[in-house]
Amino acid sequence: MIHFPRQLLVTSLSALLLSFACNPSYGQLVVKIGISVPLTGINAANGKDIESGVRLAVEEANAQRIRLDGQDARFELDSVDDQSDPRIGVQVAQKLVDDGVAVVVGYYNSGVALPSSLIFARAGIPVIHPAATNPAITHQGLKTVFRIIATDRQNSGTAGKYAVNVMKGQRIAVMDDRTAFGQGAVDEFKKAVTRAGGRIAIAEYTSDKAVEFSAQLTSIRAANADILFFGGLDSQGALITKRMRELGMRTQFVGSGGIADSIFLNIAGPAADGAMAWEYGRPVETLPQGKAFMQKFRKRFGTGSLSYAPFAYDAAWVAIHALRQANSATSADLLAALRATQYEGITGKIAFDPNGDLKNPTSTLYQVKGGRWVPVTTIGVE
Ligand code: ABU
Repeated sequence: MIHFPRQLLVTSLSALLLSFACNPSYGQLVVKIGISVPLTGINAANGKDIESGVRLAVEEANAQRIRLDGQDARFELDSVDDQSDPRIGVQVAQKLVDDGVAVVVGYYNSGVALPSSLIFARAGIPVIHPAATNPAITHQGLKTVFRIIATDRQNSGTAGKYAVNVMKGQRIAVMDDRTAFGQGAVDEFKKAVTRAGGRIAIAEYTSDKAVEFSAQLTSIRAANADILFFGGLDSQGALITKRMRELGMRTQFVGSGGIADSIFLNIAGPAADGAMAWEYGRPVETLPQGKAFMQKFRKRFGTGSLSYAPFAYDAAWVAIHALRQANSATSADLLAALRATQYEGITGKIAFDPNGDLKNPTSTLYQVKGGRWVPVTTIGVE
């Protein structure tokens, strides 16, 4: 029998216990949640808004001390800056795969989401979309893509039908920013206008980098358009609205989604009054947990949320809920649990159709009245 000196045994045991106590991952299962959004450039505020929504959910989940597969789970954010650029998006998607993320919450830009989704599909990693709305994202035959927000077939399709049937548009103009989102939204709007028996009087386009729109707006004014549907994002929508006012146009501006926020109001100033935008989902403040979410978001980050933080928060909780249901952090188990999701989020009920889209999406039309975006109507979309 071997005898260890008592002092050596005590010292070794103490060192071992100390090392367990100091090692934060001992006895813990670290689950990485990837996020890919623009954190720099013109869309950085929207990217950070999405990141903050996920961060809030992760902090709450860690405070709940969730156990998975017999271990304490610790959720970690792994956030990358895709700069709203499809090529950079693909590179940072590969980094998230290499980092071993279990799931990704993203993107802001449909044009970045589309090519990146193939990287995650190859690795079998689920992506839950809180903001990118081009219909093709969930129609590529990939089994790893989920979206908790209406698509542009639904949102801009509803806008087109409404422009003809309710707004009685006679001379409808469209303009897009030539991105997967903007062009896709205008395509869906045009199809819905035609289906409703309306006609597009004039179609213009710009680029997502443009800051000057006089040439297109002069043509739209000459066409005597009563409605202008814009497929593009908040800051450009605001500049267009401002220029329309300067040109003395009486055409009704209607945005295609991601427009009804404080960025639009700050840039457009007084010219914002009367502007309209179709947004995804119901007004969050009217939903049972909406007000509480907005309060805790402001308390945590010192600012109100933009369009997508509530969806990002729900997307992260849908992932955590599915991990719990699966009692596992492997992507394969998580995918199966995600398909069976039945979750009551702050943005509403979340369950997925076979493509990974929401089963019961809605859209809301907003209008600026007295310097604030006010909901006009909410419609269940097909
Ligand atoms: N859904 C509006 C955000 C932009 C995009 O889908 O590309």
